[in-house]
Amino acid sequence: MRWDLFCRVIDNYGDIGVCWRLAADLAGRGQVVRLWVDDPTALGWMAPQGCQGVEVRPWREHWDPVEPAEVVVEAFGCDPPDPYIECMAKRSPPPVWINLEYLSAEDYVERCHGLPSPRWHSPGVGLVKRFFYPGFTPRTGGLLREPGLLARRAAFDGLAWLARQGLTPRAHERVVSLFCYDNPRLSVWLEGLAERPTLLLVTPGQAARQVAALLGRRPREGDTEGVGALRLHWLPPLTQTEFDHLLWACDLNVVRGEDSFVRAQWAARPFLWHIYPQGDGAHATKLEAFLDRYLEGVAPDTAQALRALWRAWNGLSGDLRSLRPSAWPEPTAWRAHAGRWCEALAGQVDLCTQLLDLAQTLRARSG
Ligand code: TRH
Repeated sequence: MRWDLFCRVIDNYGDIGVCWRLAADLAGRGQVVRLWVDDPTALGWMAPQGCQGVEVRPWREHWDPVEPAEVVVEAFGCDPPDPYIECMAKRSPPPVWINLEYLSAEDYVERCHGLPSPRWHSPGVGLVKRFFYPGFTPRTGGLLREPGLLARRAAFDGLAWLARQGLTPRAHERVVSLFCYDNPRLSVWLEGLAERPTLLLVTPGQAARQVAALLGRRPREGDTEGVGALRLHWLPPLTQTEFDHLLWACDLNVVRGEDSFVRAQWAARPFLWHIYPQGDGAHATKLEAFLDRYLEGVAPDTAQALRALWRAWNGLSGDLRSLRPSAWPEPTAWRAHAGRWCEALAGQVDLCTQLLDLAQTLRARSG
C-alpha cells in the first residue's frame, strides 16, 4: 500500500527520529512511503543514505494538492494540512487515517489504543481517525523493532566498533554513552563517574556543551582527552544505525526522550533515561509508570537503587547520593535484568507489524 506519513518537528530529534524509523521499516516490508516533514534537516546526519521506498517530501505552509495515499499516519497528533484532509474525504473508500501517539507505559494507553475518533468538524466531517498507541504490553501497539535487529546486535563486536572510533578501553575502564537534556545533576553524576576509570562517549549538542562547561574543555568531535580517571570522547552526530552501535558497545547508556529510550532497551544494556521534561510534571507520572513495569520482579535492592538513580537524575528526588556509582544497582544484576527485559519485550509483536495489520484490516473493511 501507499502511505503518507506526516511529521512536524517540534524540537529535538525524536519526532523525525521515530518517523524515519517507521518509514524505513514500512518500506523494508514493501510499502511505498511519502514522509512529509516540515524540517528534514536532521535526516542529513541521522539517515544520509536515505532508504529505498521512502520519499521525503517537504511539508510547506503552502500546500500543493496531491492525491492522498491509501494510509495516512499523522505522528503525535500533528494533523495533516486541511486541503489534504479535504481530498481524503473525497476519496472512495477514504484512506485509513491513523494518529501515532507518543510512547507511554501508563495504563490509559491500553484503554485508548485502537479507538476510533470520528471527525465532527470540517474539513473531513465523517472521516474516522484511529488512535494508535505504542507501548510495552500486548494490548498496546508495541514498539518499533525492525526485522533482524536483535540478530544484528547479537553478531555485533563492540570492541571492534570502538576501535573504529579510535578507542581501546583500558583495563577495568567502564564505557558509558551520554545523550541528555540540560541537567543540573550532571556535575554530581560526573564527579561520581570520575571516581573510577571511565571512558565517556559524549554526544554532540546539549550533552557535549554541558560536559565541556563543567570540565572547562572545548568539545572537538572525534577527539579523546583525559580528565583524571575520566577519558572523554567527543562524538560526531551519528547515523541512527551507528547510534545503535554506540549503545551496543557501551556498558551503560544514558538516553533521553522516546526513540533512544527504546533503542537502549533493544541494546539490552543498563541504561539511565532522561525523560523529556514537561511543564506540568506529567513526565514524573510517565517515568514512574515505566519504572513500575520495568522493575516488576526485580530483586528489591536492585530495584530500589535503580529507581533512586532514575528519580535523582530526572530531578524528581533530592537524593543526590544515588547518582554516585557506589549507590547504583550492582552491575551484574543490572545487566542481567537489561537482558531479561529485552528478551521479554522481543516476545511482543512489533509496532510496524501491528500498524500494517491494522491498516490492512481497516482498508479491507472500508473497501
Ligand atoms: O531528541 P529527543 O529528545 O527527542 C524528543 C523525544 O522524542 C520526545 O518524546 C519528544 O516529545 C521531543 O523530542 C519533541 O530524543 P529521542 O526521542 O531519543 O530522539 C533522538 C533521535 O536522534 C533518535 O532517533 C536517535 C537519534 N540520534 C542519532 O541518530 N544519532 C545521534 O548521534 C544522536 C545523539 C541521536
